[in-house]
Amino acid sequence: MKTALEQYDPQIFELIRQEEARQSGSIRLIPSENYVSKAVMQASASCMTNKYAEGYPGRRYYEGQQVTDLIEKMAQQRVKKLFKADHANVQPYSGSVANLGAYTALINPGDTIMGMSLIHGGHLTHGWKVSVTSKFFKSVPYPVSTETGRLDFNVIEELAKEHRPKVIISGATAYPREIDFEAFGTIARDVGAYHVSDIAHIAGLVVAGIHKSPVPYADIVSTTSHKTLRGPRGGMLLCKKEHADAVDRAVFPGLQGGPHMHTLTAIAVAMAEADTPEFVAYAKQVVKNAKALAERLLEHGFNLVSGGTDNHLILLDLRNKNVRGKKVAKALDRARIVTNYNTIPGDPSPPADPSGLRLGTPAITTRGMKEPEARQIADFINTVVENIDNEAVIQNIGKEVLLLCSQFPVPEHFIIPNKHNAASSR
Ligand code: DSN
Repeated sequence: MKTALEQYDPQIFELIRQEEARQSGSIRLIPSENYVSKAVMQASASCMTNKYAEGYPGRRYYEGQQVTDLIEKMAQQRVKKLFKADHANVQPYSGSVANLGAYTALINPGDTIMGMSLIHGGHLTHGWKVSVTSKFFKSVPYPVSTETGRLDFNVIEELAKEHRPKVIISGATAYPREIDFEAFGTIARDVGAYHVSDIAHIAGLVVAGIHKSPVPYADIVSTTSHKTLRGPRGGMLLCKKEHADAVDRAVFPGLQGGPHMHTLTAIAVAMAEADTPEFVAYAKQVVKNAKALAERLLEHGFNLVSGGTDNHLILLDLRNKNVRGKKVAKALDRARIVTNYNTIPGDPSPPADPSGLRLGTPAITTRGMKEPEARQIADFINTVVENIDNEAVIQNIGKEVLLLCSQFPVPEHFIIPNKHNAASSR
């Protein structure tokens, strides 16, 4: 029987089907992407999309909140438990809005923020020059060491003492090493700054206990709910009790109107999934796969920023291969390996055509791939780079990728036992 979408809009239905085929027939190595479970997908595509719910549970501006209040409270409770946080706001539409919410909860326009420079691995919203976060606030970016590829806390401390920011941001989008959140907290305290930690990339590793949580050391923790956390596309803020009202006011009515209840509902489901031993095993495998991929790439003579990885991502410095990231990313895409070109610390080339390539393992791990497949993928990448102008070789790798993908189908129906409600685990 045809679905309603297929009947009503066959063209869009077909395009979605094509995207499904692309996602299943390619090796997705963009570290911020993943596959959600069927349960998360169902919650996201539910009637919750029909409901406006401006405000917070028990304090809404529209009636008809009998169910939304219950769901939002469940989402908050699950997030608080998972991250061991005093307070959780699950309404931000995205990580970018969550970050802006964190800053506006703590400081005023014109105040100084200090975050990792975008070209060294930070996010746009950590104060990069084209982001409103550098227009509303004065931004002082900190670098990573161009020699080691790692954070240098002496440099960060010196910059903090010189510029006296009101907010110091820890966290990154392209940093392959574990971040010492306690050290950031100490520097922030010493210069009288608030500490905002953005763990969008590593949230899944934090809840699995693989990376140390910033919750004890940060005033506000910002995250997305997708990436390693494997939920729908959304944002969240966690904070200490003392900032709870300011955070809630910053998100609504400060930055947003009604929350996207379908996303918030799917976040609640994803948090139940993340609160399981199966998720912890998944997150551990994400890191093992990244290490296996990194080691094999090193064997092939690739240079890795910082020499390796502690998390779910790898940053390749392609300069010794005499080819830039964009050309490699496009060739890999033709070989059904999906990555993104990226700057490397101190990149002599511009962000639009940089020297690096960013790889990550959250999505391949969800498909059940392990170290042998990670190594095979490194071999594919090496063959493409070594044959960057040989389209026949690239197309051939595409066929091998398709074969590998067929052995690890997208687990559309993977279901993690829900310990919040054992009866619903089927
Ligand atoms: N765009 C995301 C990433 O790929 O890292 C961050 O928001």
